[in-house]
This record gives sequence, structure tokens and C-alpha cells, in this order.
Amino acid sequence: MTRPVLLTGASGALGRQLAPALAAAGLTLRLTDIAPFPDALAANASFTRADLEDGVAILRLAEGCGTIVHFGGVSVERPFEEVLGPNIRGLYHIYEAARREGARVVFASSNHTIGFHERKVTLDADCPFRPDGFYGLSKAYGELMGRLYWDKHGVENVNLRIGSSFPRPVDSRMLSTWLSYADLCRLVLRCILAESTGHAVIWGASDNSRTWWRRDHRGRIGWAPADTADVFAAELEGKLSGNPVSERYQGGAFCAIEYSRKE
Ligand code: 15L
Repeated sequence: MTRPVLLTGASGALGRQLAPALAAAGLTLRLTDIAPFPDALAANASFTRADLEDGVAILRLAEGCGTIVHFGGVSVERPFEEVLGPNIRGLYHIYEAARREGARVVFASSNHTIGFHERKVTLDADCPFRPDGFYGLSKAYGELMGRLYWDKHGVENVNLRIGSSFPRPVDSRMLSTWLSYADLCRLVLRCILAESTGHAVIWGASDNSRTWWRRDHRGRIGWAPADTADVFAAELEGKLSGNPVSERYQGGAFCAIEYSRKE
């Protein structure tokens, strides 16, 4: 039988999609977040409020779990000091808990780990990191933490380099980066159920023909996206940001935040 799954960030936009989907798949869920869980709880789910910076609380929550689906922490660009606690120290608590329990980690990484690659290039998942801010840097650290814990302790981890997961794409960039909620939920379920993963990196995007991303480790978990942003192309193709820095790089508007490079 599958051991319980701990889902952090359960009260966030993506956590609220994942909680009912994973519960409906029959998994026993422990949900946690620093904010209250706003939705009805499934019979096979419980919720505990906790701060990722509280290592003892995280260890307790992870007891007996086979997977930690880590969607908690800061999810947009913020000043360094705000990112530090949840995304750096908090991530260490997640990995220490996974090590103790022999659990797999499914990590919500982000396209902002590679945001300063230009849009004209197509990337494989083993491309160099080019973070576009402190948030993207913290996600790159998270992926490298996974690398370390797999190499040193055999802690399996799947790092989902999520593009833009929203109800629908809203601009031309998202014709390349959109991940539908349904594809996200199927992806995370496969990450939990897959026989073995090692340290894996997977682009979190639907089947978008305008994609900037190519090879990754999805073959290990048996996932392929079913949705596509292409059906929104006629409506969104001309919907540009108007900012040349945003339009040049894959990370879009995050690249333009406090951008001060001259050439
Ligand atoms: C992310 O990592 C953010 O969490 C999300 O809010 C979006 O900004 C997304 O990236 C994106 O790049 O569209």
C-alpha cells in the first residue's frame, strides 16, 4: 500500500488543485501550509498548520510518509531576506525529513531557475541554471539540494520545472510556458506512483507547440501532457508585455524586475 503523502503549500493556488486530485486518486494525504486550508477536506486528508522554518514540526508531519510533495514557500520574486527562511532553510527541513523517512521528494521548481536563457534557444533539462532573481536562485538551490541528497543519501527526488500553471494562458509568453491544472495533477500523481525516479528534472508544461523546452526525465515516470496552449494562440499571439527585457528572456517579467545591466 502507498504510504501517506505530505503536501506542503496546500493552501496555495496549486496546492488547492493537487489536494482534491490526489485525494480522489485514493492517496492518504497530510496537508500543511502556513495559511489555513480554505477548502473542504476529503475523508482521506488531514490539515495541520505549520511554518517550513519549524524543522521539528516538519519532521513530525513527515513521519511515516512515503512522498513529500513540496509546493510550499515563496512562489514569486521577493527580496532576498524574505526568500531565505521558507525556500532555503525550509527546503533543508524537507530534505532532512525525507532522509529520515526514506521518502521521495516531488519539488515545485520553476522556469525561473533558467529564466535568463533567451527565448530563441531550446533547452534540455540539463542546461545551465540562469536564475532570473532570488526566487529562481532559491529554486535552483532546491534542485541542487535534490542532487546532493540523491548522490549522498539515496533520497529520490523529482524536480518539476514548472512554466506557468494557471486556469488558462493569459499572454503570448504562456503559449510557450502554460501547464494546465489537469496536466499538473496527472504529473504529480505519476511522480508519486512511479516505481523509481533517482534524481529527475521534468519540464512542467503542457504540450505547447511554441515550447522552449525539450529533453527531460519524464520517461522515468511515464507522464505525457494531454493539454495544449495552442488552442489559445489566435487570441494571445499578439499579447506582448511591451518590455524588451521581458520579451527577450524565457523568465519574462521576472527578468525585468530591478534589471540594471547596461549593454
Ligand atoms: C512561477 O514560478 C510563479 O510561481 C508563477 O506565479 C508564475 O509567475 C510563473 O512562474 C511564470 O513564470 O509564469
